[in-house]
Amino acid sequence: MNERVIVVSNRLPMGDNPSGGLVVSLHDVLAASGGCWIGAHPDAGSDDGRFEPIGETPYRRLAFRLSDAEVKNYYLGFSNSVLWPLCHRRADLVKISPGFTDAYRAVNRRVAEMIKGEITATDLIWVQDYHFIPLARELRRLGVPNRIGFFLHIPFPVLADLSILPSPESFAQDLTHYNLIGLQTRGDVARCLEMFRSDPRAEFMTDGSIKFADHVTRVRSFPIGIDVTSFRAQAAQDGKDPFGAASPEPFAIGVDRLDYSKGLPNRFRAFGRYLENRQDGIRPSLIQIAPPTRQGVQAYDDITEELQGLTGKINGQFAELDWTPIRFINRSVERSRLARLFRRARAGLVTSLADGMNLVAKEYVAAQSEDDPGVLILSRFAGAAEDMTDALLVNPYDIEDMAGAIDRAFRMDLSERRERHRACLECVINSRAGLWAENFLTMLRASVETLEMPPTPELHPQLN
Ligand code: GDG
Repeated sequence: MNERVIVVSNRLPMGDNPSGGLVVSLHDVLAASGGCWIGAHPDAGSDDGRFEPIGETPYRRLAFRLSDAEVKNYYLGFSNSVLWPLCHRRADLVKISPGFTDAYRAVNRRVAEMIKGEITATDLIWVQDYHFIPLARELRRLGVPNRIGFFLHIPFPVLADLSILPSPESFAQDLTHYNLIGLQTRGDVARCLEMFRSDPRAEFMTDGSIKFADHVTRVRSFPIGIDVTSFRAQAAQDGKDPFGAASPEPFAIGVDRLDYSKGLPNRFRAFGRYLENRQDGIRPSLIQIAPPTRQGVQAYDDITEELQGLTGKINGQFAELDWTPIRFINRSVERSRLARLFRRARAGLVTSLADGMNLVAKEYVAAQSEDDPGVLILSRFAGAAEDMTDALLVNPYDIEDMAGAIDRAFRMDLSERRERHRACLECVINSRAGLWAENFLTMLRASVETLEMPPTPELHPQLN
């Protein structure tokens, strides 16, 4: 059987040197299966109903183009002004517009039609993330019988919030057209099952799978991870100081897309409070790297301004002629430099108000030297906190709690730092990138579109 893996995501990854967890995980799978990656790319030609091959890599990349109206209504609109805030428990930021809903459905329908012309009967289709929730339903409508899996990278929404959607009943229905629904954490699985339990159209089978009309679907958690070996190697590159001459010491680091879900304003406030309370006379900095994202969506413009204001206020209060407490870098930094910065930082700050997993938490831990590791301060609302319980877990709504954790991290003795780091690193290794993809695809292969369930496949211990 010539089984290929077809990955579909909103954005087509480019470059031969994959960096993000998702891209790393899928790079090898696609190269080995001779499959392809389908996604939007601005270089794709005009919409003639066919994908355009882009780039030269061990696997094919097939691009479709989004029109300006689709970027506005499907991408910035329904995906990032409805689904993103909804899943991140920011119902107050949801913007409803009929144009958004129509464009979301229309893009999913169009891409489904293009995929139908591309696949063969034995292909496994793996759809990534919230931009494409209705894709399987559209593919089924076109008569595509293949196994189709879905992975949601962001938190599964709470049941009550789903009523905010323009047609809440379609959300569950769309998902049931997938043979397998993959989520980041056990908490996400619990919320997804709660949604199905509350839906009279869903029936739970004895093996835990869900029957919905003619479909059977399964829901499992597959915590995503990073390529630990390569990130550790980048972090430990000798002789390359990420700062050059002016090296601040000691410092804490935060690295996030500039997104309201990452809890940056409270992180800055907590750092200010820590500076206010500190007794020991040290002059630590917070280096915050936050490349802009989704510009043009009001909530993102607002938070950028808020952070600029907080940086000015805190630096104005505490800075000295030769010390800048907060270095707010509102642009991207090259990945290997980031890895070396993580290794030098005494504390890594992840303070998300909601987060599917958070790969930065895993990268920070992977980058540390085992002899003299820094301390991860981790929000209990990040998916990563479900397993990394030896980080300093904090409540990102509680400024005092976070300020206390920063103080504790800077003063923690070596043996405690080592002990915590060893346990966190074990979690990072147990959920490394390759295992995530392998486990998902093993489970997807074993799924069938009938009520006769196959035997449970053997998975890596991570999923026991
Ligand atoms: C979504 C979910 C889930 C950031 N700034 C720079 C840079 N980055 C890299 C980080 C990390 C990645 O971007 C961010 O990943 P996260 O997981 O932290 O967050 P999201 O982008 O929101 O990702 C999340 C993830 O999907 C995977 O499933 O974990 O919960 O929200 O790799 O290092 N990289 C470089 N320069 C930067 O300035 N090179």
